[in-house]
Amino acid sequence: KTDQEPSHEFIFRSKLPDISIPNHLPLTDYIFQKFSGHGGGDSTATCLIDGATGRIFTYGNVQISSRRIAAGIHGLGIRQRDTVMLLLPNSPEFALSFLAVAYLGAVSTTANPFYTEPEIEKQAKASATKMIITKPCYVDKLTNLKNDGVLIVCVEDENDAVPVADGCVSFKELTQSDETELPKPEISPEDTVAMPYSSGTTGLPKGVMITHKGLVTSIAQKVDGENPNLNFTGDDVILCFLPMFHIYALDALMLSAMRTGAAILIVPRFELNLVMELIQRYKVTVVPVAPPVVLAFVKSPETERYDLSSVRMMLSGAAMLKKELEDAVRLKFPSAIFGQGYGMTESGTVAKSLAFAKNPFKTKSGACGTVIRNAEMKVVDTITGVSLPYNKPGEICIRGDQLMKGYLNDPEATAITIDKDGWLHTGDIGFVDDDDEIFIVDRLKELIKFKGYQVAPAELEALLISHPYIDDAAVVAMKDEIADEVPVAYVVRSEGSQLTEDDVKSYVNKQVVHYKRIKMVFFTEAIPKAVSGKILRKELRAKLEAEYRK
Ligand code: 4UU
Repeated sequence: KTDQEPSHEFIFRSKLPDISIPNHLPLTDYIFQKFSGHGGGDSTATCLIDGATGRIFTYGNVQISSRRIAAGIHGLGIRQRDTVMLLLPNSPEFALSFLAVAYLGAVSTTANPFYTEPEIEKQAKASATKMIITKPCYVDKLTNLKNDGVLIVCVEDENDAVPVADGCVSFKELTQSDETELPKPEISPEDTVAMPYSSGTTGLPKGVMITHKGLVTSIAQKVDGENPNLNFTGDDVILCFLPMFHIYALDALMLSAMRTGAAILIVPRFELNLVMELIQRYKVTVVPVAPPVVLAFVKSPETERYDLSSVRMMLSGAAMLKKELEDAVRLKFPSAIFGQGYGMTESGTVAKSLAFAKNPFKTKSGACGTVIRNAEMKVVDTITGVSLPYNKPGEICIRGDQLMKGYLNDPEATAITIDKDGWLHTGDIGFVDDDDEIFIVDRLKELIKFKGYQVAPAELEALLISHPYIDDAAVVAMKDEIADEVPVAYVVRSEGSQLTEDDVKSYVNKQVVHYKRIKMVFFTEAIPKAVSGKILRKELRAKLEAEYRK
């Protein structure tokens, strides 16, 4: 849109018209907009169902509880723009804590509760976390942080089987705080509200600064308008086993569902039979999934034992879904609409299947959606940077108000990802077909995805070269039937070292969460590098494929 831009740029848009998006509002005002003025929101409608215990929170409960928690954490000293880490499994408390932090104008940095102690410490320090909200079973990993003055809030177990550890604040007490003590911060649309960590296209995990404006825009692009691209309604029961600390569940599921008044059935982890049981019991209508879950449904002989006919929508995202698998799952859920969403922590949702629209479009198996409305997308040649027309694969770039503000304290990485014209470069290779459907065909960036979870090669490489007998190392993805990709390492041993594959694996693997564990080690003489020092990953991947072709 700028004057310098060549006029022949090929820009792709949604088939849905742009809408007006109230992205001047703070996130919580926007999410609960229907409860203000003449919004017509029913505060007795179910918002959250705890799948583990059956507890129910109405929309009224959720608003009042999260405001009380906000007042409580403010009383403990958390101020606007401070960072609070949510180190929680999927639970109503995750949702309440996230909203509480948002009400205060503070920032939630979300982390996987299964992270190891060093992984948690790295993120907590980098994000200047002042408080961690967690469960008693994870407190052991927080001793150093606690000693450094980080406040620890503990969500007690439902039956109080595990008491709140010494020196920790009880979450239950926070929920009894006085709501009238909640300050009214002036929140700017440009303020950060969520800060998940992502390695993006290169390097180590970085804090992704997602603003109120960004999240409001991303949610509105999906669920607002006369013909919403993603037609969630107040009658829906939406299943949530995808991790809430990750952008997919946070943005496209939890917050989008709240905006529409749907009920969210929260499940701590994916376990197929339990999930099918819950679908039957609660007459679940929407099931957001990732490809490994699709595989589990397709492979299970037990799907027949449950009544899954309430499911009207199943959405897959976070990793490539093979067309054959998509076709197979469509057969298992003949009465449900199946489609994909495609997104990235840094960009929110990039594309969503228009099969999910209120007035749906016909879509094809294997497509990951059509670009979201109120946004622009282009596909650029990876060498020349020139934008490409229909049916030509290149790097997908996206522009719009939904994008992150940038990486925390890392203007260089930000500039690599979002160019001066505002285009975010996804590092994904794809094309747009004649019906405006997007197909992803490859990944240009380093990122490895194990069942949709991020594994940053640079993080594992840093651990590897910290070993006294390792001179150099590189980590690349190996294709895997179940996980899609697994990390494997090329390692240069120091001279005379007898280091074995098991030595290397056990050294790294005890320091990282399970999906980052190195599956194979190949000893080599040298790591191929460009003159700039950059690892030539393409070369290593080719070598791996040549040596490991089935
Ligand atoms: C092929 O995975 C995500 C976000 C997923 C998401 C978000 C909002 C899905 C639906 C939605 O509405 O984020 P990250 O940051 O963990 O990983 C991003 C990368 C992408 O760049 C791409 O390589 O994950 C891969 N990816 C996909 N690949 C995400 N979705 C898809 C997809 N097909 N459908």
